[in-house]
Amino acid sequence: MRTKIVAGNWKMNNDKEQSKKLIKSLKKSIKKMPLKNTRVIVAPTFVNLSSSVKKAKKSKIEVVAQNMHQATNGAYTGEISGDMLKAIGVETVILGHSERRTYFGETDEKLAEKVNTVLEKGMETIFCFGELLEDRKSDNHFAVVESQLKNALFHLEAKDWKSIILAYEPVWAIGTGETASPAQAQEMHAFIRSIIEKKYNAKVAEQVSILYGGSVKPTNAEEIFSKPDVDGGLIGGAALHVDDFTAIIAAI
Ligand code: G2H
Repeated sequence: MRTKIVAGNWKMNNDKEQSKKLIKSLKKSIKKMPLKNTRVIVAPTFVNLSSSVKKAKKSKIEVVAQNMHQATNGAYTGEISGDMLKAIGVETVILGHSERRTYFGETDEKLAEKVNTVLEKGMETIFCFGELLEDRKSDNHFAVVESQLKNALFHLEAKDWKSIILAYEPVWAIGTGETASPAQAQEMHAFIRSIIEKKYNAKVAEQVSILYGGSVKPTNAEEIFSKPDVDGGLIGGAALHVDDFTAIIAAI
């Protein structure tokens, strides 16, 4: 059975007090949930990671980072390394979010280097990818997604996939209120699994958790999560409100 995951990507939101408060209330709201085979994740900003890790101790919440640099250390002003994350108890990192690709020039090639570092350091990644609106309109969405995966991940060996979680996020659905329909999400997730099976084998394809991201809300989560190839969600806006995030977790 594949692991289900609900991950909150806080982006550049929540200061120190807000981060602590949100974790505290989330801890309480999910305490009694059975959460069988389900991981609950939050990704605060770098400056609030350490205190968030402490706050989430002895709870069902895992704290992850939103990005990291591919080098171990060095003259990379403003960057954070995998070792630095591990030293504060963070073992998982989101990579390739469309906002990183769009505003910070992250390419598949750069992301392949970051993924290699994640594996070298024994970490895990939630790897994001997805097509633009123009790709979908021109019926190129499958080709775009396939090339993103090929360029950033298909150099890996089958065994490395234990450390990879995928997050399909169609860019046209991110923060726009627009969501892929459950059928569109299922169609793409099944396609992703099929190309992984072709490249590797059925075992790798069956084991990898594929999250959907893009305007997931309490009102649409249940239907999206009910699709057989959707193993959870990467949640932005709705993860900032404990009631909404809790309702989304309950929908898994
Ligand atoms: C997509 C998602 C979180 P939102 O970026 O990764 O954000 O749920 O606000 O669309």
